[in-house]
Amino acid sequence: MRAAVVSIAAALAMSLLADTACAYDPAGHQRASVPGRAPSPISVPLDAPSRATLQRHPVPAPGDGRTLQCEGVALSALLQASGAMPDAPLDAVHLDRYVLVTARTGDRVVFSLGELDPTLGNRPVYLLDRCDGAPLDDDGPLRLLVVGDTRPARSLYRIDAITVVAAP
Ligand SMILES: Nc1nc2c(c(=O)[nH]1)N[C@H]1C(S)=C(S)[C@@H](COP(=O)(O)O)O[C@H]1N2
Ligand SMILES: [Mo]
Repeated sequence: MRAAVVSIAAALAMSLLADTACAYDPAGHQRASVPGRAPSPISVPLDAPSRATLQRHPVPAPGDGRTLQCEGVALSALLQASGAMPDAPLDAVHLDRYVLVTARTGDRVVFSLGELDPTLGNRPVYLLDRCDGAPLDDDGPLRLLVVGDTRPARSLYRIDAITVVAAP
């Protein structure tokens, strides 16, 4: 019985990961097929219950010509909790993947998974849901804050979708 459960779980995992097709490479190289590639795109749940179990961080953020006292969750933690990014040092099968963050205004920002991996780029990127003690209302429900950016051009407001995509 136990062996049957294990083999069903293994078959499920294989069916989720078994995308071994050769991808087109714009540089003209024929990339070898790599077993164990994750599906693409992966849609990341953003609703409050999906964020509720994650560690919350205080994050100062510019807005209204001053510094707001905001709070939210780390983008890497959200991606890891949803299974869209492994909770382990990334290797070749994940380093050609990027995170596409979309606002309902149509504006978009991308990050590579390698930029976010705590063992690689380790870039602190947060998804804020409150500033100065209140929800973001018209600017929300979520806003990006990229710590270390010298201007807030990637601080996307009004985020309504995040997907993880393998580069074509
Ligand atoms: N949804 C959305 N967010 C966005 C932008 C945008 O065009 N759409 N512009 C960005 C840019 S270029 C800047 S400089 C900041 C401006 O934020 P502020 O209005 O709080 O100064 O928002 C960023 N977030
Ligand atoms: Mo800007």
